[in-house]
Amino acid sequence: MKLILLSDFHLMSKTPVSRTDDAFITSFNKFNYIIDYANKNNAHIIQAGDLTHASRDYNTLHQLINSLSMLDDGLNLYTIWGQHNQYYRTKSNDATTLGILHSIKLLNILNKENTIIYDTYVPAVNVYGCSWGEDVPPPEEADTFNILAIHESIGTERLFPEDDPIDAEIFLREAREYNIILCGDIHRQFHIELDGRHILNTGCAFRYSGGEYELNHKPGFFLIDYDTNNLNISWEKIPHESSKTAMSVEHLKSEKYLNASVAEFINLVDEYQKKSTDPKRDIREYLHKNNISESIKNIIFKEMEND
Ligand SMILES: [Mn+2]
Repeated sequence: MKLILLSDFHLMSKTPVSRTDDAFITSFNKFNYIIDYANKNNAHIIQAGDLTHASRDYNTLHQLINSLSMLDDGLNLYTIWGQHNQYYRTKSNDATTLGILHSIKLLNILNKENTIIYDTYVPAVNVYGCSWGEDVPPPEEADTFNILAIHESIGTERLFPEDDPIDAEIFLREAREYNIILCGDIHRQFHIELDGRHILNTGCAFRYSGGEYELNHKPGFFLIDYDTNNLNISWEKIPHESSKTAMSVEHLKSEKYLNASVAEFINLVDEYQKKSTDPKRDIREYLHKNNISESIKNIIFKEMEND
């Protein structure tokens, strides 16, 4: 059995300032490459949340329907909710891009009630999902080959001073009933193995922010090749342009852009403060969710300390 493991994808229709190409075309070229790869290798796709960049970017819906319809019969894309897919993080997500694709059965959302079980294998392969904000489901059986897709701040390092990710190696040690854990949320590629068990993150497939990490990241996915008692994990590249041609950081040098960004940020903080019981927590979340550069985060945290 083959499985394609993908972390955050961030399909989008509006081109961000850090891209010099067309985000819609490039992000879907990458996605269609994955669909084609899945068909050629008879592989299911497991995606760990943030498949789309915005929760209600309906301009992506038509192409998502086209792309997912190209998956061969019997193959599926399994996903979970990332915070980018949830509409203001409410429970009513039916009218989101992901909710619509789920309701027309073009993808499958894993949760406590919905686990995939491949029982033609010995041991059987069970795939579990844990969306953003959910508790990790305990596997029903410990002696099956258990895979978990999770959208949670699990990483190998702090990305900014107040960052407090769950340590990937500790998570792997503690979730010992899982053989493979695929993480989404932190846009960082990692692969840690302990005694034949693995925790993985592919990083972001579509590099939309002009941070130093993204400029150097080479998009790809993990291919799981599992046969009875035989597991092989390989890193497969997704064809992409060099960041030197497809990306730009020129906007960071423009005073007009920076002033507009600061004004937008102050407005957001104002809005948050009116609604929130813990604005600092919300600011941290906002900074994390929007992949604000580390130097800007440092300035903001310094100001918050002075508050
Ligand atoms: Mn993401």
